[in-house]
Amino acid sequence: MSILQQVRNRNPLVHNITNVVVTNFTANGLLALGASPFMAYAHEEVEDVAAMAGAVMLNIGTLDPYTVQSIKLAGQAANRAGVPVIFDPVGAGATAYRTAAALEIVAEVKVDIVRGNVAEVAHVIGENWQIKGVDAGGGAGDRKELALRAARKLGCIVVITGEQDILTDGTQLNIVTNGHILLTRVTGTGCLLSSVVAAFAAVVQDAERRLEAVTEAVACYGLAAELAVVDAGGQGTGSFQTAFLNRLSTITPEQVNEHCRIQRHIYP
Ligand code: ATP
Ligand code: TZP
Ligand code: MG
Ligand code: MG
Repeated sequence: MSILQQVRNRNPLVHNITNVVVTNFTANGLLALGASPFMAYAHEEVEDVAAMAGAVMLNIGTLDPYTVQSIKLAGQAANRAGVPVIFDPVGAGATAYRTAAALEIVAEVKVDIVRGNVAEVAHVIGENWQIKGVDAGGGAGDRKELALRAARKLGCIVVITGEQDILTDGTQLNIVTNGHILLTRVTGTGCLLSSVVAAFAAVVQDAERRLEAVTEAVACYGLAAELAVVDAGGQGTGSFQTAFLNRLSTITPEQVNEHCRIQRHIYP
Protein backbone atom coordinates (compact mmCIF):
# COMPACT_ATOMS: atom_id res chain seq x y z
CA MET A 1 0.00 0.00 0.00
CA SER A 2 1.28 3.51 -0.74
CA ILE A 3 2.55 5.48 2.22
CA LEU A 4 0.13 8.31 1.37
CA GLN A 5 -2.72 5.81 1.82
CA GLN A 6 -1.26 4.66 5.12
CA VAL A 7 -1.18 8.29 6.33
CA ARG A 8 -4.85 8.67 5.39
CA ASN A 9 -5.78 5.35 7.06
CA ARG A 10 -3.82 5.88 10.26
CA ASN A 11 -4.18 9.65 10.76
CA PRO A 12 -0.83 9.98 12.60
CA LEU A 13 -0.42 12.54 15.37
CA VAL A 14 2.35 14.98 14.42
CA HIS A 15 3.79 17.12 17.22
CA ASN A 16 4.99 20.44 15.77
CA ILE A 17 7.11 23.02 17.51
CA THR A 18 7.09 25.51 14.67
CA ASN A 19 7.11 29.23 13.97
CA VAL A 20 4.43 31.90 14.32
CA VAL A 21 4.36 32.60 10.56
CA VAL A 22 3.30 29.14 9.44
CA THR A 23 1.40 27.59 12.33
CA ASN A 24 -2.11 27.76 10.86
CA PHE A 25 -0.99 26.80 7.36
CA THR A 26 0.90 23.81 8.79
CA ALA A 27 -2.10 22.61 10.80
CA ASN A 28 -4.42 22.94 7.81
CA GLY A 29 -1.92 21.28 5.46
CA LEU A 30 -1.54 18.28 7.78
CA LEU A 31 -5.29 17.98 8.18
CA ALA A 32 -5.76 18.19 4.42
CA LEU A 33 -3.30 15.37 3.91
CA GLY A 34 -4.96 13.14 6.50
CA ALA A 35 -2.66 13.60 9.50
CA SER A 36 -3.46 15.02 12.94
CA PRO A 37 -1.51 18.19 13.89
CA PHE A 38 -0.69 19.09 17.48
CA MET A 39 1.19 22.30 18.32
CA ALA A 40 2.50 22.28 21.91
CA TYR A 41 5.35 24.35 23.36
CA ALA A 42 5.04 24.49 27.16
CA HIS A 43 8.01 22.95 28.94
CA GLU A 44 5.51 21.30 31.28
CA GLU A 45 3.94 19.23 28.48
CA VAL A 46 6.27 18.91 25.47
CA GLU A 47 7.83 15.66 26.69
CA ASP A 48 4.42 14.02 27.10
CA VAL A 49 3.23 15.22 23.69
CA ALA A 50 6.41 14.11 21.91
CA ALA A 51 6.26 10.65 23.47
CA MET A 52 2.64 10.10 22.38
CA ALA A 53 3.17 11.42 18.83
CA GLY A 54 3.85 9.43 15.65
CA ALA A 55 6.56 11.95 14.75
CA VAL A 56 7.94 15.24 16.06
CA MET A 57 8.78 18.20 13.80
CA LEU A 58 11.10 20.82 15.29
CA ASN A 59 11.43 24.20 13.52
CA ILE A 60 13.45 27.27 14.56
CA GLY A 61 11.70 29.80 12.28
CA THR A 62 10.87 32.31 15.04
CA LEU A 63 13.09 30.96 17.78
CA ASP A 64 13.70 32.40 21.23
CA PRO A 65 15.38 30.87 24.27
CA TYR A 66 12.10 29.41 25.60
CA THR A 67 11.28 27.70 22.29
CA VAL A 68 14.78 26.38 21.84
CA GLN A 69 14.44 24.71 25.25
CA SER A 70 11.00 23.34 24.22
CA ILE A 71 12.64 21.89 21.12
CA LYS A 72 15.41 20.20 23.10
CA LEU A 73 13.00 18.74 25.67
CA ALA A 74 10.61 17.46 22.98
CA GLY A 75 13.43 16.08 20.82
CA GLN A 76 15.05 14.22 23.71
CA ALA A 77 11.69 12.79 24.85
CA ALA A 78 11.04 11.61 21.28
CA ASN A 79 14.48 9.98 21.25
CA ARG A 80 13.72 8.10 24.47
CA ALA A 81 10.36 6.95 23.11
CA GLY A 82 11.71 5.93 19.67
CA VAL A 83 9.59 8.57 17.91
CA PRO A 84 11.13 9.94 14.67
CA VAL A 85 12.40 13.54 14.86
CA ILE A 86 12.38 15.90 11.87
CA PHE A 87 14.39 19.13 12.11
CA ASP A 88 13.80 22.23 9.96
CA PRO A 89 16.70 24.64 10.63
CA VAL A 90 14.93 27.73 9.25
CA GLY A 91 17.37 30.56 8.69
CA ALA A 92 20.44 28.74 10.04
CA GLY A 93 23.35 30.86 8.86
CA ALA A 94 21.33 34.10 8.77
CA THR A 95 22.38 35.17 12.29
CA ALA A 96 24.94 33.88 14.76
CA TYR A 97 22.17 33.09 17.28
CA ARG A 98 20.21 30.94 14.82
CA THR A 99 23.30 29.07 13.68
CA ALA A 100 24.37 28.39 17.27
CA ALA A 101 20.86 27.17 18.18
CA ALA A 102 20.76 24.83 15.17
CA LEU A 103 24.18 23.40 16.06
CA GLU A 104 23.13 22.91 19.70
CA ILE A 105 19.94 21.13 18.67
CA VAL A 106 21.70 18.60 16.44
CA ALA A 107 24.30 18.06 19.18
CA GLU A 108 21.71 17.42 21.91
CA VAL A 109 18.89 15.71 19.99
CA LYS A 110 19.29 12.66 17.74
CA VAL A 111 17.61 13.98 14.64
CA ASP A 112 16.32 11.39 12.12
CA ILE A 113 15.61 13.74 9.21
CA VAL A 114 16.84 17.27 8.44
CA ARG A 115 14.83 19.20 5.83
CA GLY A 116 15.91 22.63 4.72
CA ASN A 117 17.15 24.77 1.89
CA VAL A 118 20.72 24.34 0.74
CA ALA A 119 22.16 27.17 2.84
CA GLU A 120 20.44 26.02 6.04
CA VAL A 121 21.74 22.47 5.64
CA ALA A 122 25.27 23.74 5.00
CA HIS A 123 25.22 25.82 8.18
CA VAL A 124 23.87 22.92 10.26
CA ILE A 125 27.11 21.07 9.53
CA GLY A 126 29.31 24.12 10.07
CA GLU A 127 29.81 24.93 6.37
CA ASN A 128 29.21 28.21 4.63
CA TRP A 129 26.58 29.00 1.99
CA GLN A 130 25.11 32.35 1.04
CA ILE A 131 21.72 32.95 2.73
CA LYS A 132 19.22 35.83 2.65
CA GLY A 133 16.96 35.79 5.71
CA VAL A 134 15.05 32.51 5.64
CA ASP A 135 15.52 32.03 1.88
CA ALA A 136 18.43 30.20 0.27
CA GLY A 137 20.87 32.59 -1.40
CA GLY A 138 22.38 31.78 -4.79
CA GLY A 139 25.59 30.14 -3.70
CA ALA A 140 27.83 27.90 -5.69
CA GLY A 141 28.72 24.34 -4.82
CA ASP A 142 27.64 20.81 -5.41
CA ARG A 143 24.30 20.27 -3.63
CA LYS A 144 24.43 16.49 -3.95
CA GLU A 145 27.89 16.34 -2.35
CA LEU A 146 26.72 18.67 0.42
CA ALA A 147 23.67 16.49 1.10
CA LEU A 148 25.85 13.37 1.26
CA ARG A 149 28.34 15.07 3.62
CA ALA A 150 25.51 16.28 5.87
CA ALA A 151 23.80 12.86 5.99
CA ARG A 152 27.08 11.15 6.86
CA LYS A 153 28.09 13.73 9.46
CA LEU A 154 24.68 13.83 11.19
CA GLY A 155 23.94 10.12 10.68
CA CYS A 156 20.46 10.88 9.38
CA ILE A 157 18.39 11.46 6.25
CA VAL A 158 18.96 14.88 4.71
CA VAL A 159 16.49 16.59 2.38
CA ILE A 160 17.70 19.69 0.54
CA THR A 161 14.81 21.32 -1.30
CA GLY A 162 14.81 23.80 -4.14
CA GLU A 163 14.13 23.53 -7.85
CA GLN A 164 15.25 19.95 -7.47
CA ASP A 165 14.84 18.13 -4.18
CA ILE A 166 17.79 16.01 -3.06
CA LEU A 167 17.20 13.27 -0.48
CA THR A 168 19.88 11.03 0.94
CA ASP A 169 20.78 8.74 3.82
CA GLY A 170 24.47 9.05 2.94
CA THR A 171 24.47 6.13 0.47
CA GLN A 172 21.26 6.19 -1.52
CA LEU A 173 20.48 9.55 -3.08
CA ASN A 174 17.15 10.37 -4.69
CA ILE A 175 16.32 13.43 -6.75
CA VAL A 176 12.71 14.55 -7.03
CA THR A 177 11.84 17.06 -9.75
CA ASN A 178 8.16 17.52 -8.98
CA GLY A 179 7.19 20.98 -7.72
CA HIS A 180 6.41 24.43 -9.04
CA ILE A 181 7.98 27.87 -8.73
CA LEU A 182 4.76 29.21 -7.15
CA LEU A 183 5.69 27.22 -4.02
CA THR A 184 8.41 29.84 -3.47
CA ARG A 185 5.80 32.65 -3.48
CA VAL A 186 3.75 31.36 -0.53
CA THR A 187 5.30 31.51 2.92
CA GLY A 188 5.58 28.30 4.88
CA THR A 189 5.66 25.82 2.04
CA GLY A 190 9.05 24.56 3.20
CA CYS A 191 7.89 24.40 6.82
CA LEU A 192 4.70 22.55 5.87
CA LEU A 193 6.76 20.13 3.79
CA SER A 194 8.84 19.32 6.89
CA SER A 195 5.62 18.46 8.74
CA VAL A 196 4.34 16.41 5.79
CA VAL A 197 7.63 14.50 5.83
CA ALA A 198 7.01 13.90 9.55
CA ALA A 199 3.54 12.49 8.81
CA PHE A 200 4.99 10.04 6.27
CA ALA A 201 7.81 9.06 8.65
CA ALA A 202 5.23 8.43 11.39
CA VAL A 203 3.57 5.57 9.54
CA VAL A 204 6.79 3.76 8.54
CA GLN A 205 8.19 1.93 11.56
CA ASP A 206 11.07 0.36 9.67
CA ALA A 207 13.98 2.85 9.47
CA GLU A 208 15.21 0.99 6.36
CA ARG A 209 12.12 2.18 4.49
CA ARG A 210 12.29 5.73 5.77
CA LEU A 211 14.12 7.21 2.77
CA GLU A 212 11.48 5.73 0.47
CA ALA A 213 8.72 7.22 2.64
CA VAL A 214 10.33 10.65 2.63
CA THR A 215 10.84 10.49 -1.13
CA GLU A 216 7.16 9.69 -1.63
CA ALA A 217 6.23 12.60 0.67
CA VAL A 218 8.34 15.08 -1.32
CA ALA A 219 7.09 13.84 -4.70
CA CYS A 220 3.46 13.86 -3.53
CA TYR A 221 3.86 17.44 -2.23
CA GLY A 222 5.46 18.69 -5.44
CA LEU A 223 2.83 17.01 -7.58
CA ALA A 224 0.02 18.52 -5.47
CA ALA A 225 1.53 21.92 -6.25
CA GLU A 226 1.68 21.16 -9.99
CA LEU A 227 -1.99 20.14 -10.01
CA ALA A 228 -2.93 23.20 -7.94
CA VAL A 229 -1.31 25.55 -10.44
CA VAL A 230 -3.65 24.22 -13.11
CA ASP A 231 -6.66 24.55 -10.78
CA ALA A 232 -5.75 28.14 -9.84
CA GLY A 233 -5.74 29.05 -13.52
CA GLY A 234 -3.26 31.91 -13.37
CA GLN A 235 -5.21 33.80 -10.69
CA GLY A 236 -2.22 34.43 -8.44
CA THR A 237 -0.65 33.18 -5.27
CA GLY A 238 -3.71 33.45 -2.98
CA SER A 239 -5.75 31.16 -5.20
CA PHE A 240 -2.75 28.87 -5.58
CA GLN A 241 -2.45 28.51 -1.78
CA THR A 242 -6.10 27.45 -1.51
CA ALA A 243 -5.85 25.15 -4.53
CA PHE A 244 -2.72 23.58 -3.03
CA LEU A 245 -4.50 22.72 0.24
CA ASN A 246 -7.36 21.28 -1.83
CA ARG A 247 -4.97 19.12 -3.82
CA LEU A 248 -3.19 17.90 -0.66
CA SER A 249 -6.57 16.60 0.48
CA THR A 250 -7.56 14.99 -2.83
CA ILE A 251 -4.31 13.76 -4.43
CA THR A 252 -4.43 10.00 -4.88
CA PRO A 253 -1.73 7.31 -4.59
CA GLU A 254 -2.41 6.49 -8.25
CA GLN A 255 -1.64 10.08 -9.31
CA VAL A 256 1.58 10.05 -7.28
CA ASN A 257 2.59 6.71 -8.76
CA GLU A 258 1.90 7.84 -12.31
CA HIS A 259 3.32 11.39 -12.23
CA CYS A 260 6.17 11.32 -9.69
CA ARG A 261 9.59 12.16 -11.16
CA ILE A 262 12.25 10.43 -9.07
CA GLN A 263 15.83 9.55 -10.02
CA ARG A 264 17.64 7.07 -7.77
CA HIS A 265 21.44 6.86 -7.33
CA ILE A 266 23.82 4.96 -5.03
CA TYR A 267 26.99 6.53 -3.54
CA PRO A 268 28.77 3.66 -1.76
P1 ATP B 1 13.48 28.76 0.94
O1 ATP B 1 13.32 29.57 2.18
O2 ATP B 1 14.86 28.80 0.37
O3 ATP B 1 12.40 29.02 -0.07
P2 ATP B 1 11.97 26.60 2.04
O4 ATP B 1 12.21 26.14 3.42
O5 ATP B 1 10.79 27.46 1.77
O6 ATP B 1 13.29 27.24 1.48
P3 ATP B 1 11.83 25.28 -0.43
O7 ATP B 1 13.19 24.92 -0.89
O8 ATP B 1 11.23 26.50 -1.00
O9 ATP B 1 11.82 25.32 1.15
O10 ATP B 1 10.91 23.99 -0.68
C1 ATP B 1 9.51 24.02 -0.46
C2 ATP B 1 8.85 23.37 -1.68
O11 ATP B 1 9.03 24.24 -2.80
C3 ATP B 1 9.45 22.03 -2.08
O12 ATP B 1 8.41 21.18 -2.47
C4 ATP B 1 10.34 22.36 -3.28
O13 ATP B 1 10.43 21.29 -4.19
C5 ATP B 1 9.56 23.50 -3.90
N1 ATP B 1 10.41 24.42 -4.66
C6 ATP B 1 11.32 25.29 -4.16
N2 ATP B 1 11.91 25.98 -5.15
C7 ATP B 1 11.35 25.55 -6.31
C8 ATP B 1 11.54 25.88 -7.70
N3 ATP B 1 12.43 26.80 -8.08
N4 ATP B 1 10.81 25.21 -8.62
C9 ATP B 1 9.92 24.28 -8.23
N5 ATP B 1 9.68 23.93 -6.95
C10 ATP B 1 10.38 24.55 -5.99
N1 TZP C 1 10.27 34.30 8.88
C1 TZP C 1 10.60 33.54 9.90
S1 TZP C 1 10.04 31.97 9.78
C2 TZP C 1 9.33 32.29 8.27
C3 TZP C 1 9.54 33.62 7.93
C4 TZP C 1 9.04 34.32 6.73
C5 TZP C 1 8.61 31.26 7.48
C6 TZP C 1 9.53 30.53 6.56
O1 TZP C 1 8.83 29.51 5.92
P1 TZP C 1 9.45 28.67 4.71
O2 TZP C 1 8.63 27.45 4.68
O3 TZP C 1 10.87 28.38 5.08
O4 TZP C 1 9.33 29.52 3.48
MG1 MG D 1 10.46 28.25 -0.16
MG1 MG E 1 12.22 26.98 5.21
